[in-house]
Amino acid sequence: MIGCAASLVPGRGKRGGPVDGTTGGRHRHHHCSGYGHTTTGGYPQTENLLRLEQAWQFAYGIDSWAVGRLAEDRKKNDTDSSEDIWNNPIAPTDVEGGELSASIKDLQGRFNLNNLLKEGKPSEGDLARFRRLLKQLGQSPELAEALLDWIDPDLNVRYPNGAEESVYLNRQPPYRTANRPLSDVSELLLIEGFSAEVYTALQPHVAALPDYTPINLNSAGAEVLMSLAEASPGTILRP
Ligand SMILES: [Ca+2]
Ligand SMILES: [Ca+2]
Repeated sequence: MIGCAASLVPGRGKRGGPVDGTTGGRHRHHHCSGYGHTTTGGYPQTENLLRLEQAWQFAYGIDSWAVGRLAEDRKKNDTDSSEDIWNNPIAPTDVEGGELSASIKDLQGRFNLNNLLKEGKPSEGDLARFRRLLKQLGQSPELAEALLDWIDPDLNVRYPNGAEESVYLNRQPPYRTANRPLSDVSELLLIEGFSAEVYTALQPHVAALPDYTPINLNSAGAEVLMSLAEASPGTILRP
């Protein structure tokens, strides 16, 4: 499954706000999001709306670009690797409001956090992989249980390191456990133990895909490859 990330850097002589756009879905899913803001101008609400509209237009444009690249690639082969044409990013380009760049990533080169639950049951193999990935990234492997509790449909706390509603209802403001798969990686920030530091370390290596997905060895990074099985550091080298 493919995802697209884009950024609009404000400035370059024109006013503008940041834009992040993502799109996923070579085979099944298509998702796009964007936002914009400004701190200048006498009519901030109107201007914010204009910026938001502009952000969406950029996001849609990037979406179309990504779909076109993937359609073109599909005519050439049925596999995904860094050699494919979709791996060529949009070089930084001046647009109204700033400078736009975009690239397409194979999200199956990342660990799918929703794999912790397979057909409604904990996937022990994926739990072990996620614990190894956390360890590989210098984080506590125990965080895996809190994530599993967040996405599993029950309210039973996994001991010793799980967390269900008793934890989140005591927060200010209180909120409930999702009890469903993550819809976005940023949802991690709601989960017990997943601090901003943990999130920053994990984010480049994980995805939140709706279906159970295997890792694409052609595009996985060294950290993800090393999490696949118990191995001594250095036994798996980047291509
Ligand atoms: Ca749960
Ligand atoms: Ca649970």
